[in-house]
Amino acid sequence: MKSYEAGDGNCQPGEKERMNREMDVLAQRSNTRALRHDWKKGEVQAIYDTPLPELVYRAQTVHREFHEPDRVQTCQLISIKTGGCPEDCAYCPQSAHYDADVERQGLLDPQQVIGVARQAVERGVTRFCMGAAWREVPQGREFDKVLEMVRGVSALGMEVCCTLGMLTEEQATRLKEAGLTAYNHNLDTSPEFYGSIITTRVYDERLRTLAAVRKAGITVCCGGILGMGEKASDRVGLLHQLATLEPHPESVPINMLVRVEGTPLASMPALDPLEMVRAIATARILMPSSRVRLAAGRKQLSPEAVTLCFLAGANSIFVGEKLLTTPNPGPDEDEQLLQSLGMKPLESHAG
Ligand code: SAM
Ligand code: DTB
Ligand code: SF4
Repeated sequence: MKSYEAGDGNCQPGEKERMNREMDVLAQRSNTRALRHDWKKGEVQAIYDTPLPELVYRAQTVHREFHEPDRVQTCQLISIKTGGCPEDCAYCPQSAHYDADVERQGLLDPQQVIGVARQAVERGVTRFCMGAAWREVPQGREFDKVLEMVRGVSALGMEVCCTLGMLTEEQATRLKEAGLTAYNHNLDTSPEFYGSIITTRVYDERLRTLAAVRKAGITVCCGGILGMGEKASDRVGLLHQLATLEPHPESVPINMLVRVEGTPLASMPALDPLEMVRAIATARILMPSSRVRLAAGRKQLSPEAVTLCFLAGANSIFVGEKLLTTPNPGPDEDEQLLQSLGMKPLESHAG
């Protein structure tokens, strides 16, 4: 790949080094031979169990080969349809099976949603994710409204993500045509532990939705939740499932359970934050080119624990006061943290 020499174009001092680094990063990303999809569960377990200093060192080494270590992508969520979901996901305040203090809200007006995205873009946010408490995407007027939202957000130059539940191939194609760049659908946990958390749909249905998303040429955002009472071997099982998807999900959200009153998991003991660090580092090593997102749960993590997550290879966060229905650190807190670490938000490269 060509390097930029001193005197090339109108480069500012330091700019050519930055461009060369970015080109190296891109060259690495395109080196798909370096990516493995045949990880064995024992290998994943061995990585997960590596002494922490060595694990973080290995994750950092991989991270620097594929990504800018001082950059973090900011992504904003909005709940476009809230509560009353027919699924029984034990962690979720939006399930109609439980009695969490969440106000039900029908599908929002597309122009209102696009307005929120516009404000986010003005604050430098590069990815916008619209979530709906649906088991599956409905047909008809509601789907048309979602398509209108996707078109409007896409026109702002952002990466556009949706998480709407199960999806058919035809719906995925229509979302792609409207400008959707990513679809979030989580495996949540290991296949073995899954049945203790959700009974209304099976693991294979999730895998089928992910396949429909891939087939339509939309990038995949797929991860899970830690701290639901699973064993470390279940966290390893989830990471093994994700790392053996081919291609790897481009985005891997690692959520720490937000314990919400009224849900069956409300009194789950708090997860050791170092388990988040281990899971993130393992995800980084297994899926080097993916964005690993430190997703829900940042409110419960100290700035030092969040810093360790970044050192372990997390390079994306949700920003804004709210996730879908639960609180998230505010913009001032996040800005202060990133500034104190000398980290910067990733600039937009939607498309
Ligand atoms: N209904 C759609 C679905 O489940 O695919 C989309 C919205 S759903 C709220 C998106 C994801 O949020 C879930 O897959 C789950 O991983 C995450 N989530 C929901 N409640 C959570 C909680 N209390 N703590 C952490 N993550 C949570
Ligand atoms: C993901 O993995 N985490 C986000 C996003 N994808 C949609 C959602 C977190 C939701 C946390 C609980 C809530 O705010 O309702
Ligand atoms: Fe419904 Fe999604 Fe919540 Fe499950 S996680 S109850 S599918 S909104």
